[in-house]
Amino acid sequence: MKNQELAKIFYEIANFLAMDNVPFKPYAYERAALTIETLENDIEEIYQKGGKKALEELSGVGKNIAAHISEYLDTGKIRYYNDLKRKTPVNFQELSSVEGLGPRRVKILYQKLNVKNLKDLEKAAKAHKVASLFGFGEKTEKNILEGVKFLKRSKGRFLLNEILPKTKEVYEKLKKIRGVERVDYCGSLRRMKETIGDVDFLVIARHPSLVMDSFVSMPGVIKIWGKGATKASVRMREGFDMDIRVVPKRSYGAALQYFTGAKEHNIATRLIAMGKGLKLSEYGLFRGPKMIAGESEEDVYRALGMPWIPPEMREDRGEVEAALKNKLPEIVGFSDIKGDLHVHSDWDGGTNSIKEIAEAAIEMGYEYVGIADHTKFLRIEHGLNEKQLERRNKEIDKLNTRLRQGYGGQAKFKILKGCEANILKDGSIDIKDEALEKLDYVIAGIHSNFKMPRDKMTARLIRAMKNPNVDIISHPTGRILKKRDEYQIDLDKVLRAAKETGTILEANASPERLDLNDQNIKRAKEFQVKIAVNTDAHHKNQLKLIELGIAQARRGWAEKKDVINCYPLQKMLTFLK
Ligand code: DGT
Ligand code: CA
Ligand code: CA
Repeated sequence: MKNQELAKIFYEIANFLAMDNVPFKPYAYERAALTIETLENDIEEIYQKGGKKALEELSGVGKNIAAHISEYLDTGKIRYYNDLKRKTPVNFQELSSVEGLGPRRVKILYQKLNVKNLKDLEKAAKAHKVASLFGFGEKTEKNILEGVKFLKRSKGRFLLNEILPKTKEVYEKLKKIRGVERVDYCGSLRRMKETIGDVDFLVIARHPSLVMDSFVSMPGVIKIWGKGATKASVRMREGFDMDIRVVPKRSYGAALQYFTGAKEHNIATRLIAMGKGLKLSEYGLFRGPKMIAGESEEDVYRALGMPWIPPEMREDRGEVEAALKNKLPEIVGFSDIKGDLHVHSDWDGGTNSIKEIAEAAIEMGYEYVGIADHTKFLRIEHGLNEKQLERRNKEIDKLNTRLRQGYGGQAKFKILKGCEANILKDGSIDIKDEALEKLDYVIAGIHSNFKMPRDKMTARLIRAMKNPNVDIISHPTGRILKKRDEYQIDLDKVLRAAKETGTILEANASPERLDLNDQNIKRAKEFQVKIAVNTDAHHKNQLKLIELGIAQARRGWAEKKDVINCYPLQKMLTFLK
């Protein structure tokens, strides 16, 4: 699939155009990129079947962009894009991954200091050449250096969602190889960890050499690190590595257990085995020379005196002890969510109309969806003021009436009126309480002033939670993976206040947030604070990203009862203020 490559190019074009202050066009390219990025079907297939006409039918794709797409699919390049790159030869992706650097600043850095990449940037900032640039200053220079440092720390790891779609694609290919009986991806990916080092495949196959040959010659492989009779390792174009291993069927469960990890979990299980006079390895569980378990993971865990442990829990955070006492929680399942409470519509610059979002939510099998548009403080996100919110509410009322009629008077699906308001510096909300009172629920989040001292930031959040209209706090710690640390808060204090005020904390599923993270979700549960797993989608296809949020909730031991949007509508509403 070339979808992701194309989306990436269009995002880059949008950035190049924004650098040159071209009006409107950057937004058009971004929209097209988002559509292609979240497209279910292979864009090449669409083009082969329906030509340029079919491309133009995609939302946000006009004549111009359709022509770029067909050029890329026909020739492997886009001249327009190459010209832009030649004109401003900067590694925009690298530079913009530094917190605080957008197109405008990247352009100035290039023009004035010839900064083309991260290395140039670090050198210039260290030599104090950045502070004196127009619109930068000492503070920005310091932030840039901090940003570069942060980036270096997370180098070599990839976001879960950068890896998961490609892995699923490869997984499907591997399954189709002749003689392949079973395929799994293990390692951190099976545990659904928020960032991934590399992908580890495990296979049962009648002809291992066939698997090795196909694996190293897959499209997208740019380097072969090694290829043996049953093991191989490659680098993919996207920059990450994939390992593969063919193992005998009788050892498959033991191998799956071993290569799923985490290492710390493996050490804990191996110790249990030793305590029973057994030896656990990737080949099986042995008593002396005799293998007593190994074909399935369940067998291995059972022989160790435990029920099977879900991969997401295998981090040695108490799961082995709990399993031995048969006290593992029954963690939330991937199809337990009954509605997404954090979706942005085209009222606030999201991509889709409320109607389209509702249709997508119905298709997901949901009972409700909450529209949580930004409010007025966030001007760049087209935040709504009191009046606009009122008009939007009317549209939702109308749609709900139509939905009821469509279901013969029965309300099987409901669109909820929400918003994502901004928590200002002093903890007040950027929109009048009278406007908030008219909504079904209110999400509030911090979108500005991230660098306050810990006690002030904690007080800011707690004041917002004390507002009787604020039901949910979005992305409570504010981190952006590989980009920005959490802001400073006393989480235990926040959790205590959440419990006291009955405020729900969000487990935001957008790939670069995953906030609350797994450990904080576990902490919230210990404080008996409920969570809401939401996608924060800005495009209807992003509703699918709920999977990532559920996975983090599972990693945080959350049960169905801990997650308010696992409840049917009426019951869910009782958890709101
Ligand atoms: P990653 O790739 O850094 O995101 O993390 P993992 O967990 O996928 O780690 P990786 O790819 O190095 O190894 C895959 C699994 O193999 C790991 O989860 C557990 C197992 N493993 C690797 N090295 C060791 C080790 O030294 N001892 C034990 N007990 N298990 C190991
Ligand atoms: Ca791995
Ligand atoms: Ca590995």
